[in-house]
Amino acid sequence: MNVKLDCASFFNALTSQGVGYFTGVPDSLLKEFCAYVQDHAAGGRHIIAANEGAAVALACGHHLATRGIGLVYMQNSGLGNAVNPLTSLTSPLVYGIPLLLLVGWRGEPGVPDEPQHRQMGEITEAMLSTLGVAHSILPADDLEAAECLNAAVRHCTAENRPYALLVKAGTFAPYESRAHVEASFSLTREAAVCAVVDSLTEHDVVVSTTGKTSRELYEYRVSKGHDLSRDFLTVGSMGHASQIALGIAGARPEREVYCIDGDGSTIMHMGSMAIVGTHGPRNFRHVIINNGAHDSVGAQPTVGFQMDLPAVAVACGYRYAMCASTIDQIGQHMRTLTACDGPVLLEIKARTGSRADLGRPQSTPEQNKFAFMDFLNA
Ligand SMILES: Cc1ncc(C[n+]2csc(CCOP(=O)(O)OP(=O)(O)O)c2C)c(N)n1
Repeated sequence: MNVKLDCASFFNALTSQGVGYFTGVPDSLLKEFCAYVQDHAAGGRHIIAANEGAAVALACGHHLATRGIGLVYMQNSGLGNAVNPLTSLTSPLVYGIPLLLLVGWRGEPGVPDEPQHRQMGEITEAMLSTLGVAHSILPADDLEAAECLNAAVRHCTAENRPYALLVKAGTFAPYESRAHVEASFSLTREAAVCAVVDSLTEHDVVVSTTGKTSRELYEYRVSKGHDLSRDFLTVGSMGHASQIALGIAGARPEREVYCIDGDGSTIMHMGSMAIVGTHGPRNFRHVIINNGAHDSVGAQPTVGFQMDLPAVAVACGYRYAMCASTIDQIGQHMRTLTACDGPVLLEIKARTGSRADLGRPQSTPEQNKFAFMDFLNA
């Protein structure tokens, strides 16, 4: 694709058509536009939501208060989180709320992508149709995009229902953000992952979260010549790693189970912490690497640095929770963590960024699953 959509002209087209409220969960295909919104949306007019369903609800609240149309941006995997409010809140069969969805189309048929995007990529258009959400593909040409937007806004307003603009890979022109997450911590996520792994035994089980955490874990295992089958790399299903780990820990009391999570992932389904706190067995150990950002898709800020995760964990019923921001502290706290009964939490404060040459797992998710199950049963 040669023509690229200028973020400023699309943003201006939105605001001039009355779409002045922005919310969503970032996506790598939308990262240029997300960065532009982060820099240019008026105060209080942009919220990076906990999850995509919450973003739909935020735009709904904005409409109730102002009659205005909000824009909800998301990766198409986030449609999974948004189905409930799209069918039971914004649907014309219920309240009939107009809003615009801007959906990054990962796994578009014919475009090579990761396994976790294939099914959703194939069904995205059909799924929107099933949800009664009319949609079109956002053109990369500025004028065509403005016309497409105009038709979308007219549709939303006339029909009192959502409309989706699908965004193909490479649609937006590069945009360099002015706002970077402040690097208050020097530790990288990769160094944190390595330090956690160094504190584990060869019998311990790891469930790692979506994004670069799992890729860094995989590469470290390969570099150390470790058995790769002790890790379950959760390539999709953002925010659910802790519950996968909880399911394993409950069924395998003889194994120490570690969940290596991210702040964005934890916040996406934070209610799961209350379930861990209440039902988490003694062999459940939660490590959250908090870099204050959705680093894997462009480092858009989360509220990770504005909250006290260990306090949340203790309030949810975890037996013990602590925080580290250096390799030495990780080593010390991991010794404590392994010595006491779970559920326990270690938050690791880190900075954003990753190696430019970071690879991806060479095995398929299915191969990972079988090897992991064999390891658990060995
Ligand atoms: C439901 C859903 N929404 C959005 C995404 C896109 N996505 C993949 S990784 C990621 C960021 C994860 O952030 P965090 O857990 O803080 O880990 P970090 O990347 O910062 O290490 C996002 C938003 C996704 N995979 N699934």
